[in-house]
Amino acid sequence: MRVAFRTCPICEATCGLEITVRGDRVVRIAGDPEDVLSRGHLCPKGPALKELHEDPDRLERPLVRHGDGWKEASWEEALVRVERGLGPILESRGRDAVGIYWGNPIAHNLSAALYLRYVVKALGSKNVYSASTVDQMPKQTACGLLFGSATAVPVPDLDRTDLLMILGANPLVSGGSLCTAPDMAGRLKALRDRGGKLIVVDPVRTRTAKMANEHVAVRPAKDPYLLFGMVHTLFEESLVSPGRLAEHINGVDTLRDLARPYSPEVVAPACGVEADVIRRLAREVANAPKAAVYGRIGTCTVEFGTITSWLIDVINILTGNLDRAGGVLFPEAAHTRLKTGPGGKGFVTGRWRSRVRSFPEVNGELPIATLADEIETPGDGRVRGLITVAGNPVLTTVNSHRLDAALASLDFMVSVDFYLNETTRHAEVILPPPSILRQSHYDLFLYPFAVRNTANYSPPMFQLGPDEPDMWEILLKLALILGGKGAGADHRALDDDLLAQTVKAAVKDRRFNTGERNESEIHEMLGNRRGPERTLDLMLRTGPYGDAFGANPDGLSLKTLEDRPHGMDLGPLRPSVPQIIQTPSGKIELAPRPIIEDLTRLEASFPAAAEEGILLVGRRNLRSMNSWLHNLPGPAKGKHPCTLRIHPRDAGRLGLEDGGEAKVTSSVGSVRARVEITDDIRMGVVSLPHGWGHDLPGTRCAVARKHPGVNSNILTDDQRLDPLAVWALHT
Ligand SMILES: Nc1nc2c(c(=O)[nH]1)N[C@H]1C(S)=C(S)[C@@H](COP(=O)(O)OP(=O)(O)OC[C@H]3O[C@@H](n4cnc5c(=O)[nH]c(N)nc54)[C@H](O)[C@@H]3O)O[C@H]1N2
Ligand SMILES: Nc1nc2c(c(=O)[nH]1)N[C@H]1C(S)=C(S)[C@@H](COP(=O)(O)OP(=O)(O)OC[C@H]3O[C@@H](n4cnc5c(=O)[nH]c(N)nc54)[C@H](O)[C@@H]3O)O[C@H]1N2
Ligand code: SF4
Ligand SMILES: [Mo]
Repeated sequence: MRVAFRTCPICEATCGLEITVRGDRVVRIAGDPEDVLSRGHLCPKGPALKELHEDPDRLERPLVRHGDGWKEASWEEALVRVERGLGPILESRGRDAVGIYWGNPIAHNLSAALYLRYVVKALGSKNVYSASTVDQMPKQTACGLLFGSATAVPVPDLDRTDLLMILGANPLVSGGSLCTAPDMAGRLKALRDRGGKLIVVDPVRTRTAKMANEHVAVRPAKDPYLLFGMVHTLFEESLVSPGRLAEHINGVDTLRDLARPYSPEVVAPACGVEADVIRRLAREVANAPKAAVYGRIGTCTVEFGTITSWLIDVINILTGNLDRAGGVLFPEAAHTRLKTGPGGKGFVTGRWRSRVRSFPEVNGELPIATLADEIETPGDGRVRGLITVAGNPVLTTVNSHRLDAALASLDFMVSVDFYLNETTRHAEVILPPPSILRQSHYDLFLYPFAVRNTANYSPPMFQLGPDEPDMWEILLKLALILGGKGAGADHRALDDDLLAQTVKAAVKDRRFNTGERNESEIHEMLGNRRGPERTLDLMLRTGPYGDAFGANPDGLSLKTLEDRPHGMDLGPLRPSVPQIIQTPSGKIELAPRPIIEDLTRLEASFPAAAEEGILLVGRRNLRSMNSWLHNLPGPAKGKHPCTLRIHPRDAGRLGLEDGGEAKVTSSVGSVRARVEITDDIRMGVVSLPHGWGHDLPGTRCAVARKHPGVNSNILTDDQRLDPLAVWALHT
């Protein structure tokens, strides 16, 4: 028996796990009480990693299509098949004819976080898609416009704030997002215990809302009116007080003008929140010694997602809560680059546009909502081949019935995934990464959002099987194929080349603290590590806490983390303005031009306040993660979470009974869902979780098939997008 310590790779909370192992079997998974960030906290999904590791449906060898079915293949055979499938499309139709989509689990996988970029680069296609455009892209766009960088995203300083206002997030269930803070319930209880206030703005009385001091049941998608009403009040009542930020911001006067029409009395009927409540909320945020306003999915996946996300930080800035302890701050993760501001290139979108609907690229991506257009519409650059990595867009993205049909029409598709699911069933080849416990782990994408600066590395718990490639090796193999080097080319040599390029660039880049070492010294000091470990070591050593290859002898390297299986606490979040600011002016741009232009759309949609029938919102469930973990017997137990929640008065009016069935129809589709009547939801709103609908033919997920649920994304409309962040609408 031995015990291994590992960070849970499922949600953004990054809990430490204590995993007891006998031989190659997992005996037990518990919370690691010594983990520096999670202190033993755990949710039901952590222990389910044992079932994931043992799931008989989890693929361990590549599958290639064989007639109407599948056959297991050697890695060599499978990769040759990929080359024969993608090569001719690229050759005859050009790079844009092959697209790529990656999903959320990429954000929880070290290999993918470091190596997927090489696949994208080798592909060289405009058709780059990910789950980001049905997730956080509006927030990143707003931050890009405000701070000049889409990765400068402030997080609420939960543990030190006096007032936390949460809009459109349910962290007690989701575990928190763009805010890595394991044990949300404990942290929010601590806020209340120290006399702080928790306000939750959500059309649904969620678990988080139930533990709040105040729940504001806003009308879905109308948060920008509520927030503008607050901004208006801040100006009207002279509550604008940015403090030390004052010298680092542009656009306060423009903002005052923009907010002028949105008095609380004007916006109240639009957002469904009374004017005096809006005024009081503004005063409370302004007057709290330290306050943090935080918004997530419910403020992103909406028609005005970018404007809403912008307004949230506008309030943090105007009240002097940005970049101060107890407000919202920018984390400084150990592997990130040194800050060189104020000033930089700024945030640019639209460097290319989608072929069919002319959407601008944002952050190097096009909106997943338009992939079906690109597959269906004839012409030069039409997508005929697709690579998917760790995602299930057939269940998770908008108008998914249409996408499902579009994927079926492709000439060739390859998926990197360990399940034969609703999406990968369209592939010709499925390349399974090793079991998560056979991979190493470090949360490259999540520590930049952690409420304390934290670093934790987990080595693989089990060895790879003979001839079993690691996730990074699979990705490099794909990069070689896409780059025309062939399935048999040496990916380890490519890894060495890529590292050499990175080192070469690093010694010339002042964002890397290389301690004046030259390239060959650095190579020597990186020793005989390979793959993601070698790159991670380089990033840690040249980062803000790094050993700078000896210049800072007490500093961090991967070795430091290897010696600390419970992770390293690097302290509370610290102020970083102005160094973090990357706008060309070197100032925070409170009133960026693209936002001002888009406000005419908000204005135009204003009288539509009383327009709608019933609005659909999403929700999450503690035992599930988007479309997956549904094939594990443990999480599958109990009452099925895929129900349509509806207010008793709406149910009565529509003749619906609890436990009965409702037909839900939207502009694009229709589903039949089990009804759950509850007064926890606002009248005129229904909620249905996403990620379900496991009854499609041709999958190999026996447990999920037994409790399929319905796919809420059959209802979401791919024609209604936030034009700034090209985010697709879910509510
Ligand atoms: N209606 C509605 N739709 C939504 C949302 C909503 O709130 N409402 N939320 C959206 C959000 S925020 C997101 S992030 C998306 C998620 O959308 P996706 O990312 O497309 O879906 P997931 O279910 O997260 O992806 C799971 C797939 O990844 C595979 N996988 C898991 N781990 C690994 C790994 O380590 N390596 C590899 N190669 N594969 C792995 C699993 O086997 C599974 O097939 O859904 C979006 N869809
Ligand atoms: N257990 C579990 N945890 C997860 C996931 C999961 O699927 N299951 N998914 C992970 C992923 S990929 C992500 S991105 C995060 C998301 O994390 P969260 O953002 O916390 O996601 P949700 O729990 O869906 O909470 C969104 C809330 O927004 C509300 N809402 C909907 N529309 C509006 C609106 O217009 N205005 C306002 N103010 N509120 C609105 C909904 O009622 C809901 O309560 O969770 C992550 N964690
Ligand atoms: S909250 Fe659950 S799923 Fe998220 S990291 Fe912790 S144990 Fe894993
Ligand atoms: Mo997400």
